[in-house]
Amino acid sequence: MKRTVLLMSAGIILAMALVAGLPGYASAQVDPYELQDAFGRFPFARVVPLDNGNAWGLIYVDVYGKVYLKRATNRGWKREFEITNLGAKVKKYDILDIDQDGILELVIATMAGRILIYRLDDYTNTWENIEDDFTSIEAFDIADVDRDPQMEFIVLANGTLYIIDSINKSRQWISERKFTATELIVANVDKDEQMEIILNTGIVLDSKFYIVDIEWDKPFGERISTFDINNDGIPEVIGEFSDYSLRIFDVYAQREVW
Ligand SMILES: [Ca+2]
Ligand SMILES: [Ca+2]
Ligand SMILES: [Ca+2]
Ligand SMILES: [Ca+2]
Repeated sequence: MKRTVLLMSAGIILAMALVAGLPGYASAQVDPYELQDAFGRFPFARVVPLDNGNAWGLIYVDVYGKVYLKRATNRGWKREFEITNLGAKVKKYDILDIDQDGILELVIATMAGRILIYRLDDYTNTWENIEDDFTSIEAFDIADVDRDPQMEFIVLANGTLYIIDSINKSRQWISERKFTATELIVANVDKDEQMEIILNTGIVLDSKFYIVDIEWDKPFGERISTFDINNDGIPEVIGEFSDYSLRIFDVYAQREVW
């Protein structure tokens, strides 16, 4: 995920620099910095580079599960692309070069179990998980959890956790037990070298041996992230609740940090 964030940040900065350098930019109605201020805190809104970084756009998802991509132009916003047939709310989406061919993809997971990939150059829908029998996706992330170079989809669908190869779409692992979560992330939060799969409900799984490392009796938060807050070189799980309060949990020490 960090690679994606860096890539997108670079793209945003590049797009902003290019837009700022364009003649006539001063008369433009949209200011990318203002936009970043307004939308930066929302996970379902992302500033994206268009035309190989020569232009930029804003992707956002609405409460009906519609996905909009607007292009910033000197005459204001222009409709660039829309997805209106998902049939359910979006659980999560990400923008990354999933097949490493130099073209960004938009990967969408819906709450009703669909996973779809769209190319962000010509907006074609290149894949959908039509063979899966998921009727619900409760949590979803894209990360490299193993030693092969491609990314994996980590999917909590109908209570079962799946690790799916993002290129050949094979199921690398299916959990035997059921889990509950509304968000999951992948990070290395202890002293073994492999990544952990962290569910926001307080569960940490080892991604190599597929065992539960921690099953805490409290949730980590509604939205989770990681950061090394106590400078021991191992990131802690940072959880945010709907009242914006934070909980910080040290997975390696197996205790809350306060
Ligand atoms: Ca690609
Ligand atoms: Ca991998
Ligand atoms: Ca680890
Ligand atoms: Ca730490």
